[in-house]
Amino acid sequence: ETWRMVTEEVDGQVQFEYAQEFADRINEKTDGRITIEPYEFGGLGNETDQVEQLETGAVEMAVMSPGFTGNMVKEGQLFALHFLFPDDVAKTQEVLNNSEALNTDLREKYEEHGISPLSFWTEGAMQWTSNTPIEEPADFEGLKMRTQTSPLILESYKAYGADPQSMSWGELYTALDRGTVEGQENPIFFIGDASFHEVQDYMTISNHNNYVAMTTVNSDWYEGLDEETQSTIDETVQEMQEWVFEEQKSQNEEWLQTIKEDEENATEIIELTEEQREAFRSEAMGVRDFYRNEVSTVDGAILDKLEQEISDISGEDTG
Ligand code: 6CS
Repeated sequence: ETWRMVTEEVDGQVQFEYAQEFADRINEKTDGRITIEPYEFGGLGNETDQVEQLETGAVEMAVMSPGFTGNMVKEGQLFALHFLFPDDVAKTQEVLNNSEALNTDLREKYEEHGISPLSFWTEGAMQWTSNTPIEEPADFEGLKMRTQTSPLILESYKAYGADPQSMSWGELYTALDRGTVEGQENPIFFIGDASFHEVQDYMTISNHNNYVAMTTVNSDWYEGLDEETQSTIDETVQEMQEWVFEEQKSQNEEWLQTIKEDEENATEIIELTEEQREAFRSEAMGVRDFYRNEVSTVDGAILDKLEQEISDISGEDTG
């Protein structure tokens, strides 16, 4: 038996490494009965095509970012909200592992569309890269910012005065190089591995959000598996949470060093102070009201619960 697992990244990057490790573990646990074929980004289309492939059952499994499902699952856009998760990435992962708001309530919202998220995991804190320095919200004024497709991500940048547009990451290097867009957000490993720093002058360490990915399965397919196979999947998904945390951590650390030392493509690194981050945070808070009033189909109930869970774990007030 062979299952297909699509990812949004290429060989060496976190999602694809995840899929390979996941495949190895399942193959071993089932004594070779089940083989998983991981697909690199681009092999079966772009990120949005992949959402459709999982929805229709053309593929069984996917590593998927909520940033590409916002037009389908409105509630899933809460991941677009800046300064929501704890600053500490390990604490963010703890929230993602234990949150009932995400693992039960939000999961049900995805299941209405035939997609079951089995886990949520971070690929690291996101940073901004740009051609002009970004130190305060005013620096975003009119800046052509590339984002993923979820409308609330665009809304988050409009709140700073930017001019956001969505596109696949497959087009992003060229768009930055030609100036079609002037800035973007991503975790450091991805900025480095996709060489965005080659065509950008600044990287602002903003930690304004965490990049979250989901391990997802086609719901009907998963429901149709025997119980033993389901528990093998569930158990492996759980084991992988710690594995992928370590993987993103080392990739992000290594790439930060590499970008710093890359003299040929010098990138100025701007570290925001807490005071500077506070200025962005206060501009970003209005987007939460927008989410509650205009986006959520349950009056922000999932976000309310998540905010409570975050403050229980971090001891920080999220609002
Ligand atoms: O910026 C993006 O859209 C891409 N970034 C990451 C970290 N993974 C895949 C995604 O498509």
